Amino acid sequence: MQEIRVLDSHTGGEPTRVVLDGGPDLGTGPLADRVRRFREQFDHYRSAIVNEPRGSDVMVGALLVPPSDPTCQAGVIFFNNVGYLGMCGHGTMGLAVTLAHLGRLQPGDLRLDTPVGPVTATLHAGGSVSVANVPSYRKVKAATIDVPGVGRVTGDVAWAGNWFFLVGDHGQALDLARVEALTDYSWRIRQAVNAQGYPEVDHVELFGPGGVGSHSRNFVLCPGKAYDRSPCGTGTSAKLACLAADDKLAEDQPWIQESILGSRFVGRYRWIDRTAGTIAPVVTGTAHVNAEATLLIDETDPFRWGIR
Ligand code: PYC
Repeated sequence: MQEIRVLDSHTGGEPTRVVLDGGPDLGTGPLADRVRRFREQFDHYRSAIVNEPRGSDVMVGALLVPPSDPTCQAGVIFFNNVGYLGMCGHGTMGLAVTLAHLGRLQPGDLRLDTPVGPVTATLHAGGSVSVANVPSYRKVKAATIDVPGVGRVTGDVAWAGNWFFLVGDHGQALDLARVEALTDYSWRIRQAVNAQGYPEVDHVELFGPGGVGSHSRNFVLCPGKAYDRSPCGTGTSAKLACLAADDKLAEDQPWIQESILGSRFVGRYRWIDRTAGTIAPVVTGTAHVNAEATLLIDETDPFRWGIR
């Protein structure tokens, strides 16, 4: 049987499955080219690793690859139940604690090549991880969309390694007990946003008041209709870009973002180009390893490559 060795972790409740051995050989070249090769020639590996019956809709996979950028020590391609992510903040934290668990990473910096550019994971002595994400910016302020079955919804479009539509004024209670209703609401927004001028957006993020000690709670709907159990590292970066553009958060000030579960990230930013509205976000959180496994690909199993 073919074997794929993985190590699982979760970051604020959101799982990451790092492929240690047995993944596809994507060759060399820029990571943007290698992710294309992954999608076109080896997509069955993605499905085998994160989809049922071994995984679930919420699982995010991380394939370690040699870097192409000479300033990086490793490369990583993140993927989920429906495709590939540009970047993944919670997954980068999960990757760092996974490598630390294996004795491959000591406290300090790990520069990682991703399909959307280099990022740095800093493992702190206490075990938390800071992710210096790719340059992030708000593309559109206050786009109003007609959402069938919902009405007019206004939100910002922002880039932070993935594309987000961020909505503050939605009238929804952000409670874990309302996940199904929030998923339906956000999915309608996603479809309308895609149809009405922003086909690139694949994450929808709703914001509401946070609990004691946090600035905000969010609900993030991921591309494959699963909600992010963590506050979403790229989603928090997108929020920082909007706060910076609106002059609502100063450089280096902490923004405590709570997830729908109540798990927290702390975000901070520095301006890269104030006129262009581009920031360098850093998001800090905590991840824990929780399983080691060898996935078996049995030739006689009709679902050996996952349920697709
Ligand atoms: O933490 O950036 C993130 C993320 C993206 C999708 C799920 N988590």
